[in-house]
Amino acid sequence: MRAARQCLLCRRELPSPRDVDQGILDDDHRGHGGAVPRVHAATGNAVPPAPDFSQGDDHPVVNVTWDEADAYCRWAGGRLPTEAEWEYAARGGKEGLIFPWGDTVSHEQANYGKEECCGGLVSGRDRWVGTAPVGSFDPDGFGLYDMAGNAWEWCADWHDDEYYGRSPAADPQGPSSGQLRVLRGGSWYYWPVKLRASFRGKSVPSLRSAGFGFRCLRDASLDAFSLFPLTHEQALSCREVADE
Ligand SMILES: [Ca+2]
Ligand SMILES: [Ca+2]
Repeated sequence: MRAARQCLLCRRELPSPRDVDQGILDDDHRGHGGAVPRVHAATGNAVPPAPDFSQGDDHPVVNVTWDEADAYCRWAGGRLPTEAEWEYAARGGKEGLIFPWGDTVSHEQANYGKEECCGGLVSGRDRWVGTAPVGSFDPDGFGLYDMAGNAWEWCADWHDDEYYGRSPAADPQGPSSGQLRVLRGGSWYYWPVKLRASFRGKSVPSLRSAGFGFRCLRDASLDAFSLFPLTHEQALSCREVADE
C-alpha cells in the first residue's frame, strides 16, 4: 500500500513502463583527488573547487557543473546516463520499490542528511556529515554503489515536469531543449524523500554544488569498459506500481 500511495503522489516522476538501452554504469566517478585532475584534463577548465568538508580520494567528486560532467564522460569514452537509464540502474532489477533496496530508508543503507531540510547528519552506519567514501554501503541489485544518497548525479536529460506524459515508450532521451538539467539520487545534504528511485531533481547546468556529482555510462557494445554488464535476459522495463 505504501508503494501505491507513493505512486499516486509522484505520477509525474514515473518513466514507466519504459525500455532503456542496455548499458553499464561505471563507478569511475570517485575520488576528488583522482577524478578531479581528469575533469580538468577533459574540460580544460580550472580544477573544480573542493567542498568545505574533508574528502579523501575515495569520495565522489563534487562541485562539477553539468558541462564538466558531460565533457568528462565523453573524454573517458562514455556519456552521462539518461534519467530513465539512471532510474533503471537504481532499481537494480527490483521493480516497484520506493528506494533501491525496499520501501523504507535508514542511515544503515545510505549517506543522507536530516529527516527534514537541510544539512548532513551522522547516524548509525552513516558516519558522515558530508560525502562518504564511495561504496560505504551495500550496492543495489546490479552491484552499483551509492545510487541513492552521497552525491546527486547529473543525468543527460533536460528537465521537464510533464515529459513522462508524452515521452516515447522505449528509451526516452528527455526533452530536446530546456533550462534545467536532471539530477538523481539525493545527497548527503538532503532529507530521505530525495533518495527515492523515482525522485527527479533539477538544477541550472552551470551550478556547482558540494552535493552534485556524477557517474558515467559506457555502452554495452564497448566491452572494454563493461564494468557492470547487464545481460540481454535482464528485464529492461521500469514497471509502474499498481494503483491500489
Ligand atoms: Ca550522513
Ligand atoms: Ca548518488
